[in-house]
Amino acid sequence: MQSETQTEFSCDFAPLFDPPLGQVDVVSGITKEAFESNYRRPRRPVIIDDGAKAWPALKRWQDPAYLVAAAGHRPAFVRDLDAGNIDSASYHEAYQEVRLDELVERLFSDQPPAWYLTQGLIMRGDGLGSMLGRSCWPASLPELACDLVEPPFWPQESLTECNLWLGPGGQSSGLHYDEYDNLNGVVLGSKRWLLFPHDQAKVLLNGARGRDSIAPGFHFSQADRFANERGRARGYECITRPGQLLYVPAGMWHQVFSSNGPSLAVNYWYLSLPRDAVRSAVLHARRYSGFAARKRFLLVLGVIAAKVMLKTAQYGFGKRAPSEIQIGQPGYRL
Ligand SMILES: O=C(O)CCC(=O)C(=O)O
Repeated sequence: MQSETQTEFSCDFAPLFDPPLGQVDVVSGITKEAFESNYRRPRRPVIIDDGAKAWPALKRWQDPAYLVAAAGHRPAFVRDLDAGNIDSASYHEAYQEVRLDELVERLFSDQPPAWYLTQGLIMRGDGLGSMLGRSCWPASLPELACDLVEPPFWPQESLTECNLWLGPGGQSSGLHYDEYDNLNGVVLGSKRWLLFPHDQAKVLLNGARGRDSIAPGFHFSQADRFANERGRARGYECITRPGQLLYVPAGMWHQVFSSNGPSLAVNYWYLSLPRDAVRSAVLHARRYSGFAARKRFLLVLGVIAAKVMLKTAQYGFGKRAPSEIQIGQPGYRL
């Protein structure tokens, strides 16, 4: 159970719900077997209190000069938080390219821009799961991998992506889900999470159709978004802090609020094949009901197949995408 005073966020969401949102278990020293049987298999979120305590990043990344020296020359694609409206059905995300050194220097300044580096690719896995992942390109921030310690709960071939999230603070993701099991560890700042099992979409969306896996109508500033029907959704609320890892099961809806001040986090996405392939296909298929939509689903399947073939041709099956340099702890074959 979580007991810290929750002062860095302006509100608690739990009481807005009836029944109130539940708390997420907080565990320490959990074994791979206990994680598998108590959380991954039943698809329950959990905070692993000591899950990221050994990451050198916790200390090193406090210093912006370290990040600049390590990977400042790398390009980063940042989301412009002022563009796009999460409430609108035509919600879109606008990105621009900046160098990581400029991004870090400006985000750690007194007047940070509204730029959010989401999914800054530190590492791709080397299995089929990674071929189904979102990014087709090699890691863009491979120098940062040596500051992390890969969590022990999945075999290495299940890793699809390891990503950096770097923002000005105070930013919020829209309510969305991902097709991958997720371990998210905050390095700087803290994050408040609203989590809802996949089947709560019918209550949360109330018939509205989101774009892909993003639900409309969940803008940060919209105070009454959980009024009426939505307030009956069952889910969880929690806060994560540096050193902890939050497990978010694949398909679980989540909305994430970052505390003020520079905000840094890392997430690991996993897809265990063939175990998770069916669930992933069902999640995709649910988005596409109706004849025309089913045709789109088949098209998506075709695109996935093409993507796998392309990556196999590029890198060879079972090979990690090449990066420009080879660094990192043993086991981090970049
Ligand atoms: O921290 C955020 O803004 C979003 C993180 C997220 O959605 C994730 O880890 O899946």
